[in-house]
Amino acid sequence: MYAAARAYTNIALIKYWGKKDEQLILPMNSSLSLTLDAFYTETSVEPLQGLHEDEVIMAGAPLSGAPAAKISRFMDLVREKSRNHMFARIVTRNHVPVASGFASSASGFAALSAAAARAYGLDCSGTALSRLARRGSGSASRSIYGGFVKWMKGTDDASSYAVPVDPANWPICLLAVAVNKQPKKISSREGMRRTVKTSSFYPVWIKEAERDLARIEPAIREHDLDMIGKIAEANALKMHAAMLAAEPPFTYWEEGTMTVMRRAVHLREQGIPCYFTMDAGPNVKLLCSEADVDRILEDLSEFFPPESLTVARPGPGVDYLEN
Ligand code: 2P0
Repeated sequence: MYAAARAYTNIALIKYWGKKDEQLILPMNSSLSLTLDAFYTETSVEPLQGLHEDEVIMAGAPLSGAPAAKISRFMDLVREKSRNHMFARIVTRNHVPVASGFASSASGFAALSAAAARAYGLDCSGTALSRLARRGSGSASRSIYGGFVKWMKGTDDASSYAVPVDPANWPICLLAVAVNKQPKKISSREGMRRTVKTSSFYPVWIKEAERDLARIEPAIREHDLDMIGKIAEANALKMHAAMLAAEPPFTYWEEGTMTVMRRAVHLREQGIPCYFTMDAGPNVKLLCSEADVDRILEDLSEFFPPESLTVARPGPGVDYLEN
């Protein structure tokens, strides 16, 4: 059966960094994110007789090489679970502007999981989709739901999935600043592996991440932007500190990263609440209030071209599309 779904990307406020099980993608720590409305992926899956391998069309062109192989490996899992061994035609389109500085793996695997689960007759409940999406990419487990979402690390395949925490229906914004759009030299998989194996700060990271998570949940319930921002910013810095303590050490930061961090501090000194967070790349995302977006954009436009600044708001969970 043909099925299509749309899923939105998410930004982690309490980061996922490190795997306990690389095969099952079980994380070392629980994480928490905000799903965003500005960036999404739409994917259809259609199992077809007569195909000798999966056919993947991305942005209108056939996909090959490692990215296609990653999708096919994921589809092997769907086939194994459904005991339906048919290959599929998969058509996918990312609405994640390159200039946004966001990766598309979270929205991509969330949309693929939902479409594939329906097409192959698997359980389409939120928990089942989150577990399935996790196997494609850890952060995709959180894109099944809208608003603030927590991925509970769990102890095995059955217990590691995301749950919705709060719909985020208040005027919170996420301003993405693309510092450098080039692909990164160290993938997040490799970066996580190296940090877990060699960073003397890693045990501290794990402890701090769990503590930050416990502190951010009440702040979310109270819509306390300042507290959310402070905890998220400090959490991102601790994750990046663990990378700096790895052997050999590494960082994703660039000069532009520091520029945005300094602007956030400067804006706060002017009385504008604005907090930064960075993932496995040089780009920075600023958490702020809707009321301050224009003033922050004006400040940043002195340093960055307008096309590298994107404003996002809380987004919805995964949704099925009618053909
Ligand atoms: C996150 N990141 O929580 C963290 C913060 C990057 C920094 O999840 O190996 O693409 O596919 O599970 O989900 C990026 O890693 O990694 C990520 P895999 P994923 O959003």
